[in-house]
Amino acid sequence: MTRGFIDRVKIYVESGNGGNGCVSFRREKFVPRGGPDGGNGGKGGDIVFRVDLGIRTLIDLRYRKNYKAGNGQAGSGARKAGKSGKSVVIRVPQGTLVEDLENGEFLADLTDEEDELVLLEGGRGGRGNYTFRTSRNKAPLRATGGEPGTQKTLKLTMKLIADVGLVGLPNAGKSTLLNTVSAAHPKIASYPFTTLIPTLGIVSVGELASFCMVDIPGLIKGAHEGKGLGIQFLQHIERCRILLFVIDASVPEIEDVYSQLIDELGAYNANLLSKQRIVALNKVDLTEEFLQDNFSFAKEEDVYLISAATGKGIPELLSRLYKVVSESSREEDQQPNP
Ligand SMILES: Nc1nc2c(ncn2[C@@H]2O[C@H](COP(=O)(O)OP(=O)(O)OP(=O)(O)O)[C@@H](O)[C@H]2O)c(=O)[nH]1
Ligand SMILES: [Mg+2]
Repeated sequence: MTRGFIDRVKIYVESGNGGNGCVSFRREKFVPRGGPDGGNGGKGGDIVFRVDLGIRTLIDLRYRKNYKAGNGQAGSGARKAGKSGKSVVIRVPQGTLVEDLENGEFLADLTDEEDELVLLEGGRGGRGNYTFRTSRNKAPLRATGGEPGTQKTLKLTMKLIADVGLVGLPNAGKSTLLNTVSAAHPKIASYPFTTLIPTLGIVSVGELASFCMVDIPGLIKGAHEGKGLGIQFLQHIERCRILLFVIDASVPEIEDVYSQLIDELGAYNANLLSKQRIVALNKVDLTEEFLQDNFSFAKEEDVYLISAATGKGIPELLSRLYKVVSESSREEDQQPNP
């Protein structure tokens, strides 16, 4: 992948071992046999994940793949507990999923701005002999060892969080649209695969309202078999509420394009097809007369005629997008918490 945008990595993490408990007896002047005073071992350090809004990709984790938290120190005399091991905090972008690479177990989805999770606890410290004293055994020689830490190899996947995801063939005008409607400036050019990495933009609607739109590289027929840039970026539209299909209306095969896009999405993940779709037929400035009813899909979909270049039709499209986004977030808010 290019330009520092990394959305998948594997890392190895290990929490710290607990320190051993200590066997020790008090030594004081004039007290020949002091009581037990061996302290507990310290706890091993944890492996913690924390969302950091200043981080956009998983690239830092590509350069550092092994994380080991500190071990707890052993206890010592005078009932002194060992120091806890230092925890390791791994900072990740919002939208990071954590899985156990070995068994595929899902461990976490860090989507909230302030998400923090102790993924692996450090081992507990052992008990010093002081804790084993009883009325019958005043001089226990017993202490326990610290618990070992745990290890895991993890797969991290970052999926961007956006309301609207742009889907279309290369050159359809997706990036031009994002440029027109937001402050984001993805590269635009007349050759295919200009966009190589996803770009997020905030679209303002009126003074107070806004939603988030993500531009991803163009899809081509056979993308699910690895053609073009393949489907490696489709994970970034999995969380979107709406998919906005951007189709170049100046080419004759609009319906074929539409069904190719549907096929590629479905081959990647059928759930994408259950998302609400809106179709933007772009570049209408290049076509003289345009009859949207000519398309069979126009009856079942929301279709908008736009020109990302001149701005024609954009306000109508944006207010429709905003309406759907706000309706679906209201529905979500009304769902009872599990
Ligand atoms: N005439 C006209 N040209 C447009 C319009 N929208 C985009 N273009 C042109 O179409 C070409 C491709 O635009 P991009 O926005 O880079 O297309 P894209 O869909 O992001 O392409 P990829 O990043 O390759 O997937 C550029 O030359 C744009 O200037 C439009 O509404 N009218
Ligand atoms: Mg583009």
